[in-house]
Amino acid sequence: MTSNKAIDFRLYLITDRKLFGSSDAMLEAIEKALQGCVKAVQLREKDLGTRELLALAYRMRALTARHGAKLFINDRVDIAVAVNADGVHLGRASMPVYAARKASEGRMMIGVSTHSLQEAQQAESDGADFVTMGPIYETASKIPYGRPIGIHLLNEAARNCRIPVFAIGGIKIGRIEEVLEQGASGTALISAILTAGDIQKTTEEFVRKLS
Ligand code: TZP
Repeated sequence: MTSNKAIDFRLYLITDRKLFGSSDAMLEAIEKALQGCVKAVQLREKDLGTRELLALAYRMRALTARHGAKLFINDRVDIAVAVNADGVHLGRASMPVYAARKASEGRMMIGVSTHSLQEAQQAESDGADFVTMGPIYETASKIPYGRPIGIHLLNEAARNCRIPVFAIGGIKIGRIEEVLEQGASGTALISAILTAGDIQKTTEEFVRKLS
């Protein structure tokens, strides 16, 4: 069962409420990014319990819907189904693609986090709609993932996968050209937008550079 849903966005914003004093402050920041025309947001709050995550996911669903943007939920297919998200984003410890596809009755887009060419090809053959690949550059946001894998691996993955490959990890506005040159379909990021002084304007710049 595949979704056949075209990935029609090139900027994929990921949440991290630890950058803010509260969930409300994060939602305000996400709203500014939505005003700057980001069209896909992933709710990624791994430390939240089911009920807190569900409550936040409902709020994110309402917010993204108001701005015509897609909502992805990290890992939790049950939460994604409950809030009628557009997609789910799976990692190494998540349920496999086929099970997520079945649980969502084929209605959801499925993204998969990958860190090597082999993982990206595996995700593609498992039926993922797109992958993120990284960390490409040094990033403060994800120290546990260790050393950056570099742009050569991104190039290799983009050349050898038919599904879109999004560069992730240390993406800044000045690096867009380089990752697009390697064949990336888009970029996934946290800090370059969520820690920007002017979130709406920064998002607009990313959208322009990626168009
Ligand atoms: N996966 C690989 S790197 C990363 C994730 C979620 C963090 C990206 O954060 P930033 O701030 O855009 O480098």
